[in-house]
Amino acid sequence: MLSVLILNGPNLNLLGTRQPQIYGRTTLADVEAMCAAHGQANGFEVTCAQSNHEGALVDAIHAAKGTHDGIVLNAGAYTHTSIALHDAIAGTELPVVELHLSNIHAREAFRHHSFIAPVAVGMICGFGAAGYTLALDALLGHLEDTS
Ligand code: CA2
Repeated sequence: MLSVLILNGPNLNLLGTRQPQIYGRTTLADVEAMCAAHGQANGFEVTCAQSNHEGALVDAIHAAKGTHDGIVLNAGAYTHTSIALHDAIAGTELPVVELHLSNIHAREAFRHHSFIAPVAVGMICGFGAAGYTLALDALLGHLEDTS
């Protein structure tokens, strides 16, 4: 059975509690339950993790190699700053789908650049919490195409 890691970065533990006009009212627990249900319905395994710490996210990406077949990654603000996450993804060679709740290209200029994008299979942004299941489907499609 294929196995996917859903990895969320800094401040995403606050989801659903503040700034609902940008990030919606769905909590991180709701997102994780939705992803688990999507995996069950479609015959793949889902594991979820979240950290506010860059190094812990790097460790999670390393640990995913050999444990999971791919990653859906919302790196939060580290998307725009982290060469370490870029290098971790490049180093593991695991397929990563980059995910953002908001449309980062319709927001402040500092959110337009992503260090993840060049090492991701693709990016989904702007569809709120629904983006997580879109990203899972995209990753599963990619894994089927490349297996
Ligand atoms: O749109 C996204 O998913 C982001 O990755 C979210 C990050 C932001 O820095 C990126 O530019 C785009 C911020 C996550 C903060 O999440 C919060 C959720 C609720 C309340 C406060 C923060």
